[in-house]
Order: sequence, then structure tokens, then C-alpha cells
Amino acid sequence: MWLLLVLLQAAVLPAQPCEAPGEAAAAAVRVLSARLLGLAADPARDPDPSVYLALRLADDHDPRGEERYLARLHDAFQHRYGRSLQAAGWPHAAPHGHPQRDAAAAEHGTSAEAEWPETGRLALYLLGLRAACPPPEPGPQRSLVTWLKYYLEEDWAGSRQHGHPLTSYYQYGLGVLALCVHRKRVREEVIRRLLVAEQHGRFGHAGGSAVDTEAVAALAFTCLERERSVGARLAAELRAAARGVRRRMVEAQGQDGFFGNVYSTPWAMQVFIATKACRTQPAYGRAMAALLRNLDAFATAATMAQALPALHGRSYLDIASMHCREEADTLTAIGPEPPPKLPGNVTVRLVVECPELRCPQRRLYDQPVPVPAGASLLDVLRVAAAQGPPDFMFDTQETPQGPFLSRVLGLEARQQKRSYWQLLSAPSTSLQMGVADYRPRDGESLILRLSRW
Ligand code: B12
Repeated sequence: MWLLLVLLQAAVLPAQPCEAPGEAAAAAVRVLSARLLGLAADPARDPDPSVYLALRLADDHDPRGEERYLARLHDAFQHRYGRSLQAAGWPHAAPHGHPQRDAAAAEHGTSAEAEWPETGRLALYLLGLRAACPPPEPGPQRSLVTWLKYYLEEDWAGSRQHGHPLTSYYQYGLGVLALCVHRKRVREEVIRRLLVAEQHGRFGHAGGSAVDTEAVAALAFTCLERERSVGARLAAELRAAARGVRRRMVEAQGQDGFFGNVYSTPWAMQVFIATKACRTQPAYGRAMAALLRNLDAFATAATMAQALPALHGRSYLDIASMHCREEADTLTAIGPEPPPKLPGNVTVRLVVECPELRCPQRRLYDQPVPVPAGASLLDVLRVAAAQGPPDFMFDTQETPQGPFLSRVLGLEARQQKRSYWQLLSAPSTSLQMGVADYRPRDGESLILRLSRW
């Protein structure tokens, strides 16, 4: 009866492709892959495992370019995680911090931050290794897997204390997903922590949507269930949780076709791909159409890297079954285009708000800032810093997503306190881009607000 229903549904609903449909769309997606390859070739940018994953999950390849990128990733990660945890003093000592972050932390007196787990980055690197062709020897990967298991525990120690992982459920979910894709046993307790958080709706945070995190968790659940590495009862719970995530995404799909926003939509689409609902679920087709209408939104390496797997109809679960066939050299890099030069100037109002008790007043800064048309918010901040009085100061930290605004007027957003400098367009629209990518309109008021997440 059940089988009959499934067959009937498949026969009634028109099948749609999981990848971008039609030749024109496929060509546009190939151009996006070629742009990403162009950005990957720039040695000035730190290598990012998500970029490598997107190149590996594409239809077209530049095998030598991908090899070079993998070598850069090894350079960045292996020296740090190549040694065993025991050699690093575990379980009695925390692993050493990130070299760059340590230096920054020492400078700003935030040494505690340097010891925080790097669950997400290590998980993405391990996923990248699994996607490499040919796959590297498993030996050196063993210590990486041990480090990842250690980080998941460290993260959770934070959760017991604070009610959430030290990093985020997004990174915790990536950690579980990476272990599963590597076919490593994941302790039931580790899985249950994520499952319970999903069941209690703990993925959302103030000022941000939960879609990206829900999607990562649902991918991890689907992987665990598929690998048959858990008992029948837990498998049924994981299947139900992934189904629940998918149902909520369909229900919450916007008129614009997005699940959440344009940037979370590709992650959500990966869930439909991984659970094989992409061919039959009309919401998936609408989301694909919406992405294809908005490909221009994916202008940075990080956003392109997150969009491309879904545009190719692939999910991170496909990494587990990648075959290393001879891959033809069919992708040629396209160099980055400089932003168009616009004539004239615009004036933007820059406001800094601190709704916290430690601040003497809520509004700390409110000034017009003239900048050339087409300038980014980062340009606005630089002009404001140069123009004074009143004085304006800010700091950014480099991340794979671009510069992250970390300090304004001497006030630092603190990871431990889950505070951050939120970017808003007045009166209350949270920006969907960072300071380097957002280009304000003439007369727009932009608010930098110290917020909690
Ligand atoms: C968790 C999260 C946050 C947390 C990060 C803190 C933490 N300790 O984890 C908080 C709440 C602080 C945050 C803030 C913002 N975020 Co955010 N964030 C995420 C999320 C869900 C996961 C990031 C992550 O952990 N990645 C895994 C790790 C391994 O990768 P990573 O690159 O090292 O991650 C670090 C950086 O990405 C950085 N970060 C997080 N968000 C952003 C956004 C920007 C623009 C930059 C430069 C850096 C950055 O914090 C991460 C943890 O250290 C992603 C979802 C996604 N699809 O990527 C959105 C996401 C990256 N964020 C986004 C946005 C828009 C923002 C904000 C600009 C929102 C706003 N209006 O203020 C701010 C950044 C403002 C600033 N001060 O510069 C967008 C970026 C889209 C784009 N065009 O690039 C995403 C994709 C969400 C979405 N679907 O729209 N974010």
C-alpha cells in the first residue's frame, strides 16, 4: 500500500531536474563556477574549504587548479592538526589556539577566545579531503577526526554552561555531518544534542533566520540515517526530524521563492536534494527559479561556494559517494570584474547604537557621511573615521565571508557574550550582506547596533 502511494505520487507529480534546468541556466551556472575558480586562483585570499567543495561538486573541472587549491588548504590546516591531540596535551590541556587569532587576541586581551573550538572550519576541511581526487591516505586524517570529535565535546561543554554550543549549532551540525560523511561512528549522545535542539526550535537567533542551521542539521540527520550507523529507533527519529525541517521550509517559503533569504536558500535546497525530494517538490522548483533570477547576489567566493552545489543539483552528502573518474579539463577561470564606477557622490547617515547598560547613552554617533556613488559600507566607515570630529573608529576581522565588523568606537563585540555589531538599514531592516559588499543608496540611514544573537 505504502509503495503504491509513493509510486502514485511519483506518477502524478511532474518530475523536475534537481540541477538548474535548461541550457541557458546551465550556462549561467558554469559562468558562476568559472568566477569562483578565478577567485580561488588569487593567492592573496586565504584558502577556504567551502570553495574547494563547490569546485569538486561541479560538473566542469580544472583538475590542476583544484589540486593547487587543495595543496594550499593542506598548508593552512595540516601543520595545525597534523599532530595528535595527545601530543598537544589532550585531554588535560586545551589545544593551542589559532596562530592568527592568538596574535589578535593577545593584542586585544581576549586570550579566552583563542581557545575556542574550530568545529566548523575543521569539519569543512575534512569534507574537502573526502571530496579530493584521488582521496588522500587515511592515516593522517585520523588525527583530524580525533580533533573534530574533541571540538564537538568542547563545544558541548559550552552548551551545558550556556545553553548552546560555544561556536553555534551551525558549526556543531557541520561537525556531525563531516564525521558521518567520513563514515566515522558518532556517539548517540552527540547526535541527540543536535536532535533535541532541532525538536525544541533552538536554532534561531535574534537578528538572524534559522534556515541555514536547520538545513545543516537536516543534512547531518539524513546522512546518519542513510549510513545505517544508528539503531532503528534513532533512525526513525532522524528521518522524522529531516522531514519536519523540509515541511517547515515549504510552509515558510516566501512569495519570492526563497527559503529564508537568497543566501540560505541553496542550503535549504541541499536538504531536498539529499532527501531525494528535489524532483517532486514544487517548492524546490520555485526556489531554483528564484536563485536563477538572482545569481548576481552571489558575488563573493563564500556566497558562490554555498550556492553552487545546489545549482548543480548536488548536496554535501554526495561527497560520501564521489567517484574519481578521469575528470576532463573543461573549466576556465574568469577573473573578477571591478565594481562599476558610478558618477557623483551620495550622502549616507551613519548611526551607532548601543542598547547596553555599559554605554553612557543609546545613540553614540549620528553623522552624515559623503562618499562617491557606488561606495561600500566599508568605504563609508573609512570616510567617517577620516572626517571627525566627532571621532569615529572601527575594526574588522578577516573571515572567509569577508571583513567582519568587530569593534566600533572602542566597543568590542564579544563572542563569549554572543554580542555582535549588527548592520541595519533604518528603521529596522537587518542587512543581508557584510560591510565590504553592501552599497548604500543616497540618503539611506545605516545603523551599527551592538546586538545579542
Ligand atoms: C552564525 C552566523 C552569524 C553569527 C556569527 C558568530 C559566531 N560566533 O558564530 C553572527 C550572529 C554574529 C552573524 C552576524 C552576521 N551575519 Co551571519 N551567519 C552565521 C551563519 C548562520 C553561520 C556562520 C558559520 O559559523 N560558518 C561556519 C564557519 C566555519 O565558517 P566561517 O566563515 O569561519 O564563519 C565565521 C564568519 O562567517 C563570521 N560571520 C558570520 N556571519 C557573517 C557575515 C559576514 C558578512 C561576515 C563578513 C562574516 C560573518 O562568523 C563565523 C563564525 O566565526 C551563516 C550562515 C551561512 N550560510 O554561512 C550566516 C551568514 C554568513 N551571515 C550573514 C549575515 C548577512 C550576517 C550579518 C551581516 C547580519 C547583519 N545584518 O548584521 C552579521 C555580520 C555583521 C558584522 N559585524 O560584520 C549572511 C552573509 C550573506 C553574505 N552576503 O555574505 C549569512 C550567509 C546568513 C544568510 N543566510 O544571510 N552571523
